[in-house]
Amino acid sequence: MSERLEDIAAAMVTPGKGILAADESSGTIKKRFDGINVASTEENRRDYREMLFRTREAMSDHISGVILFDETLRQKAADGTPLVDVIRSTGAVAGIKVDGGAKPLPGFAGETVTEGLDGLRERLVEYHGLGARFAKWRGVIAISGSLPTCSAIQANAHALARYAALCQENGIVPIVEPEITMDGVPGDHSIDRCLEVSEQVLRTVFAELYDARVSLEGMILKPNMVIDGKNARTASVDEVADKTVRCLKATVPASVPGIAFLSGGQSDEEATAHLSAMNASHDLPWQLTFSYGRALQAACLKAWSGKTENVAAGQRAFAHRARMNGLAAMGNWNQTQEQAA
Ligand code: 5MM
Repeated sequence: MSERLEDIAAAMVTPGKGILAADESSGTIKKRFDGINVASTEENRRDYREMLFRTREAMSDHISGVILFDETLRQKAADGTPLVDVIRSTGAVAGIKVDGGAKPLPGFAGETVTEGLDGLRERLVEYHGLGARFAKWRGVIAISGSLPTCSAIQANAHALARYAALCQENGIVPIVEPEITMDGVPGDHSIDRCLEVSEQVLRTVFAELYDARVSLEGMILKPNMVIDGKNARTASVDEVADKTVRCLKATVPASVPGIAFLSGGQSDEEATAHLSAMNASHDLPWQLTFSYGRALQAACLKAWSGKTENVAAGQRAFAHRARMNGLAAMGNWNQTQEQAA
């Protein structure tokens, strides 16, 4: 594959394909495994992720890239093949989560800033050598009637821009992920409040990217959808789709090749339906696809439940979700296809 940032970014948003976010940090993967009563050992984490990456149909037909955690980028499959090579053999690009997590922002109760810039240049050089061609950094923005503050938005946007510039300097495409949380506390905000905050955050992020001289053609945006809080869900599929597209058109330059959404705690089917509605009924200047973690993996995790005899069932569940989201990325998903499986 070409090593130009623009070409890598274009490959990451190939029509009908999207990104698998499998970069759960140690604490998050433990939480997921606790939910299925599986111990979070290095071997179990490897087995689980190998099962995903060896789901041939899903990977070759619907997954353009996989975001990995540091441990996984260095891990080998049971037969000794590096997991990165398993991923590459399917045609997908390997990527790496490089942020150090969201930490409390001093002086701003309830808000965080994502850390991890120190030493990032050196880590990127190493990750490139290990086969990563894109990276991800997530800034987490709290939302309520009074949050976020301008200071929290600014701090996170600035860090995202510095991270993105460092990635590009090292031949790595940055996924820029400013997440306004749907499932945070108190989670009772309206969709219009989410629209207002999402616009403000994206405007600030693109101003910072511009100031940091980040090439927009060589990056991917990973935003939340514009949606009401988890304790106030009333918006219809069309309302979420329309308001999300309205927000993105007002803030994201057309030179960005692609936008790959996070699922943010939506159910599997909601995340698929929203993406499909956006692609089906709007003229868009960028590719619009998925970069889901939970909404791609939840059914597979449950079907697998840590048992070798369930690997085929886990792969079927993952293949189904990947296929449904592949259809959604083309605006072609519907309930009939969902049920047919
Ligand atoms: C897969 O989870 C990613 C890493 O999360 P932690 O740093 O909390 O362990 C996460 O960044 C993920 O890529 C995004 O939140 C999108 O995942 P969802 O589940 O929201 O689609």
